[in-house]
Amino acid sequence: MGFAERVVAQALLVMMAALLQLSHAAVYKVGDSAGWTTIGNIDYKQWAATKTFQVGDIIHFEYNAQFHNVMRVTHPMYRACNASAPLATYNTGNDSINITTKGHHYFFCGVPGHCQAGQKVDINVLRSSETAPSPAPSGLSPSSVPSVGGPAPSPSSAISLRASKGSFSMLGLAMAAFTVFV
Ligand SMILES: *[C@@H]1O[C@H](CO)[C@@H](O)[C@H](O)[C@H]1NC(C)=O
Ligand SMILES: *[C@@H]1O[C@H](CO)[C@@H](O)[C@H](O)[C@H]1NC(C)=O
Ligand SMILES: *[C@@H]1O[C@H](CO)[C@@H](O)[C@H](O)[C@H]1NC(C)=O
Ligand SMILES: [Cu+2]
Repeated sequence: MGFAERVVAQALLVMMAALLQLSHAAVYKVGDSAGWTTIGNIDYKQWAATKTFQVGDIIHFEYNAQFHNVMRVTHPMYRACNASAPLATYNTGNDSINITTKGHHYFFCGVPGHCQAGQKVDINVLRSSETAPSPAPSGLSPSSVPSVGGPAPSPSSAISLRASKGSFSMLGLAMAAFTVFV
C-alpha cells in the first residue's frame, strides 16, 4: 500500500471515529411513557435527575396539543411560572428540541395552572468537567492503521466499538469506502 492510500485510509479511520462520537447523541422523551402531562402528578424533576444530558441530545415532548404546550423560559420565569414572555413556544404535541449548549434549559407548559401543578422541567447539561468522560475509541489508535506491506486489519477490529442508533448505515458507507482504498 502506497503513501497516498495510507493517508486516505487514515483519514477514513478518523472520519469513522467522528461518526461514532456523533452517534452518542440521545433522544429523551420527557416523562417517558407518560409524556408531557398534568395527569398522574409526574415528577419531572425526578425524571430529569436520572438522566445525564449532553450537548447534541434531543429533548422530545409528546402531549395532546389541545391541552398543553411547551415554553422555553428563563430561570426567573421558570421559578415564578411566568408565561408572559417565553423565549420560545412549541405547540405541535410532538416537539423535538435540540440541546446545543451547556447549562440549564428551562421548560414548562404555558397553559394557566399547569406549571404550578408541576408541568415543568429543567434540562441541565453539565459542564464537560462534571460529566463522565466518554470512553476513548480504543480500536482507532494510529497503531491500528496498517503498516506498509503488512496485512490490513480486519474491518471487525475497527467496527467493534460502541455504536448505536442508526450509525451503522453511515459506518457501513465509511467501511465500504475504506475497503476500496486498502
Ligand atoms: C413576568 O415576566 C415579565 C417579563 O419578564 C415581567 O414583566 C412580569 O412582571 C412578570 N410577572 C410576574 C407576575 O412576575
Ligand atoms: C412525532 O414525529 C416523528 C417525526 O418527527 C414521528 O416519527 C412520530 O411518529 C411522531 N409521533 C407522534 C406521536 O405523532
Ligand atoms: C437537530 O439535530 C438533528 C440531528 O441531531 C438534526 O438533523 C436537525 O437538523 C437539528 N435541528 C435543528 C433545528 O437544529
Ligand atoms: Cu399543560
